Amino acid sequence: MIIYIDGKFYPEEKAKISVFDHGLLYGDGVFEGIRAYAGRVFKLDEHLSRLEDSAKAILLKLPWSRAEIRSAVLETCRRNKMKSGYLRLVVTRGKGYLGLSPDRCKKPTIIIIATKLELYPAKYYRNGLTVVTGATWRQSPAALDPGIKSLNYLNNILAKIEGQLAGAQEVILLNPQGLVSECSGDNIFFIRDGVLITPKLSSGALNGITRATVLELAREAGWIAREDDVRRYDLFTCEEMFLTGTGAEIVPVVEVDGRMIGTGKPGKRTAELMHLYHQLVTTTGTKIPR
Ligand code: PXG
Repeated sequence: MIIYIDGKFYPEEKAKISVFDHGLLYGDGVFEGIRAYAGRVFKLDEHLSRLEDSAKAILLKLPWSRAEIRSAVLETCRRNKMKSGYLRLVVTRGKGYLGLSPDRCKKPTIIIIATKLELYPAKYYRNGLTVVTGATWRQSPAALDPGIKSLNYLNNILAKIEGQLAGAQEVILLNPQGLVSECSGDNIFFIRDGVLITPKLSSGALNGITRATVLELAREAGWIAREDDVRRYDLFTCEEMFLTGTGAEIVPVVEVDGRMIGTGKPGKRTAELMHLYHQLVTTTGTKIPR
């Protein structure tokens, strides 16, 4: 594995950053999880745009242009001979000193890792996931806006652990108003009276790239799809449910807090969307140079 750090490539054992990097010391930084399929990077510019927005929101000035980051990502894929896989793009505040203030961090650190993907086992795509609601709320935008894809994922990790302790594959986070926002690392969708619904971004959900893609695919296919306020009740009583994320793609859910969803098997419309999504990811995207 060859890893990109600040303009240079290193073998994994040599890929190191300072213990004074504020990404490590304070989770001060932003990141993206990106996928490549069949020699193309899926939705690369959407990911780069979200990275820029995350950086702007935390007053981290990226010293590289969009084009420079894009070519670094593609070059990392090329050097790793990657056709299909997972990319982690990380930008930290950079090396500083002990002390919160970012003003002594002179230069952000940029890291690109190209690796294999750790997916949910195939049986979950066939049989569906069991999920539970966590006691950990999605953090309020007044604390740290959940729209920022920051390196501080403790809110999500604490929720994830709760899900694991309960024997579930994912965990639903409610926002401080008690509405459904998203899962620890995936967005939520469900179908009710034939309409595809996902929580509004104002619920505290990340502006997922897979979420946007699924909304677009559904509308192109002539479905009614909308963003709404979502209560747990809506999930308990829906016809079909699934989660979306770059890593998970579209994964069906068949049980929420002990309530069986639909027939207890992945739904037909979920399967349709999985098919459409698979077609899109394997036929579009930015080509990795040879
Ligand atoms: N919500 C959250 C909180 C996420 O972190 C998504 C939704 C889905 O967004 P995209 O753009 O991928 O459709 C994410 C992203 C993991 C892991 O290891 C998952 C994400 C990020 C980092 C790690 O499970 N998901």
